[in-house]
Amino acid sequence: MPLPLSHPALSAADPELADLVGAEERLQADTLRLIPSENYVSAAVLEATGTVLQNKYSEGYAGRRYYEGQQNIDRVETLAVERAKAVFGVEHANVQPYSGSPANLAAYLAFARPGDTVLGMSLPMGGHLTHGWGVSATGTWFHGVQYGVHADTGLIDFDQVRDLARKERPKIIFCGGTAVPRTIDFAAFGEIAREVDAVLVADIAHIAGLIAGGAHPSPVPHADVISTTTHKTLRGPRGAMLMSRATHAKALDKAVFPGLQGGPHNHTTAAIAVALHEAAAPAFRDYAHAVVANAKALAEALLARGFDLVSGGTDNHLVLIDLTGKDVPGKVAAKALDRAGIVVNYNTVPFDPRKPFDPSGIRIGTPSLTSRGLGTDLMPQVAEWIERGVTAAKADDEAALAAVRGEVAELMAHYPAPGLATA
Ligand code: DSN
Repeated sequence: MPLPLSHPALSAADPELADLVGAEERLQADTLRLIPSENYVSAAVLEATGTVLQNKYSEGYAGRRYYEGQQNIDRVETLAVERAKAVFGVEHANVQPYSGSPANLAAYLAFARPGDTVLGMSLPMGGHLTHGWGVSATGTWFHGVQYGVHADTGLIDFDQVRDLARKERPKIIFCGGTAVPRTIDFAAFGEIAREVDAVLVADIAHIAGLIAGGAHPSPVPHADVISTTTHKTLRGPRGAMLMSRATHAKALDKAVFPGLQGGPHNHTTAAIAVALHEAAAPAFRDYAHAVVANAKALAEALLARGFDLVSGGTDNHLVLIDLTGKDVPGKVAAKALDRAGIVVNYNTVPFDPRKPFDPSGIRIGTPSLTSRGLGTDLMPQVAEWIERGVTAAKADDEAALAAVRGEVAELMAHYPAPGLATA
């Protein structure tokens, strides 16, 4: 792939920065990117993020702004909102949250008061910081109560969720997370939330693209609020959305603006609209199902090589590997794999005896490699590279890591990445 891409104005004005962008383009082209929350956006999404829409302030909502000159911006935001409603089958969408954490915080502002109880999945079990975890503002300003998974199956412990909900009577229940390899039973969460009169927020950040493409069940109609980032499996820009029934529209909109944010990032809104347009196309259904097929094939290949997978496999885009049995800490493995051109993140596993900054696992996923067109036939090869990388990490074998890096780059050269393809 002839990289870097041409950025003439940037190169002329700030060559140092342009060089860094070029180096990142090269890195993203040459490596096998397996972080499950990352992806490659299309050239169209990338272009939308770099438009003059970013020059405009637009506090408020379409037709109700505090600044003039919104003739085009209102239409951009309305397009994004209408597309979100159509893709996810919801009555209301707010496309302004800056990212996932502010989106979740808006749900707190809309439906709870400081000190109220919220119930979410604990971070080391696969949840997210903003689901009431202690070090987050959400676990500091609110009373965070946390559920987890069964030790033997790695599946969500719904008896625990129900018991905690009945005992603690949370104002909000969060479902969804960052390291959940299995299908989320939104109906089961909805039933519990209704029983205790809690607002159910489904945080679908990781699986939004799978839901849009019909490869994971939808939280509609079980969740009161749906929160998502737009840059993971949905393959949009870095941003977020909140969706809900019409009854919650006013509370959510008020919480986002003026509750938490000022002007929306209009260039991001435009790119979200583009991504949703792409997600509505038939090809995106194929993409979403291919992501899952690849993850399942990769999980099978890893199991065949003796890797221990949390929950024994995957239903979605994500595989969580417990490296305890391989006698290699997650961080050591992740850093070695990085040197081998395979980009993953180290991650806690449920009931991890190690610390979050030095945990037992690595988290991998297939959204990015599927965007580049790799199919299930190549997943045994990916598993082999991971095994060689982990073995080399243990043996401190830099030559073996360099060999894998060369093989990875050679293969990836045949699979140009969206947004980076220059031909
Ligand atoms: N940082 C995201 C992830 O990697 O899953 C969650 O916020």
